[in-house]
Amino acid sequence: MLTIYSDDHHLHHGAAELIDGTFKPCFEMPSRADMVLARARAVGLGDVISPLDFGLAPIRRVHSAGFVNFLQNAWSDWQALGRSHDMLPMTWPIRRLRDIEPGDIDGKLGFYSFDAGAPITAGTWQAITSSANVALTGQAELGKGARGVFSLCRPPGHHAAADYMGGYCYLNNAAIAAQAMLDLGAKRVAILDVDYHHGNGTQDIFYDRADVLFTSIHGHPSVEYPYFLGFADEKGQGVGTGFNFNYPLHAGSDWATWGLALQDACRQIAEYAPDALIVSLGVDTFKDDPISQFKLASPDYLRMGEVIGRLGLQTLFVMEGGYAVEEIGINAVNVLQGFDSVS
Ligand code: SP5
Ligand code: ZN
Repeated sequence: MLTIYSDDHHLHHGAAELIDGTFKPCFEMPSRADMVLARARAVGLGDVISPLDFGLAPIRRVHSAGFVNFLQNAWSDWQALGRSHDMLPMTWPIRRLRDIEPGDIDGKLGFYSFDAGAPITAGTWQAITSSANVALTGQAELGKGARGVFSLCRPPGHHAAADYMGGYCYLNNAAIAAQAMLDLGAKRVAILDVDYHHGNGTQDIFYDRADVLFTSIHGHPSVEYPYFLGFADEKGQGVGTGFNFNYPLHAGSDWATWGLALQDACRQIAEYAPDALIVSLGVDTFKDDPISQFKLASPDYLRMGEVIGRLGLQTLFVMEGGYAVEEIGINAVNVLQGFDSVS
């Protein structure tokens, strides 16, 4: 399988995130992508190529103009105040507060965030636009006829919606690739989000649409981040009703439970008969993940890839989460090798 990768991800390295009531070093770190790349090379997964630059147009198809402008200018606005440490928000517009973008950069930060888990640094804009290009280049390779392509995106994207960031995510790489597929002629695209956390951003972007089916298997939002989306009764809205499927599972779920949810999600995907599939590939479902509560073991990721491969669809894998850095490469590449083994 072809891998798309850019070294630009090293330009984004947040110092700290707000977790368990204190600032801790970001679990989302550059070595994650380095480990995945090293494993892909070690097992001879396939060629590794650099992304093309698609510019901002395909990003603007998914994200609001205000949000993209904010991300692009955030660091210079911050520097203009004499600040050189990472940007993090400290106030959020929740219920009954005004929906007006503030002029002040601290106000803008809160306005365009939903948590304090996505620091902006000097290199973040370059890293996130490169990450989107990694997804878009994978999409283009699929368009040329590839059966499966791996977009080794970092930073991840599935918590980012049209107009907010959070959970280590800024631009929604999977959604940007899905929209590009549709813009280039696909009629229906399915997304399967296997990251431990609900893909709230992706769901939100496509919630009222029938041309993208969104399915997600994740920790139950009553007890797990992102808490405020990802329940089973979220079925879509308007013409999108019936095109959203959530599989919230309880802490401690292992392959026996998780695999059943995958089977059901795959049944929905097959019934939808999409032109292509995008897998939001998070491997934070791993038993030793430091911030997650599922119990998948490394060989389970081979099974996961096989089940996905048996759908027989052209498939773009987009890297999302996974914080057990030592095993992230083995687990992510196992999915890809499982997929290839049935192709
Ligand atoms: C892309 C992705 O996987 N983002 C995940 C962001 C999760 N942020 C909140 C994590 C909360 C973890 N709480 C458990 C802490 C255990 N000490
Ligand atoms: Zn995750």
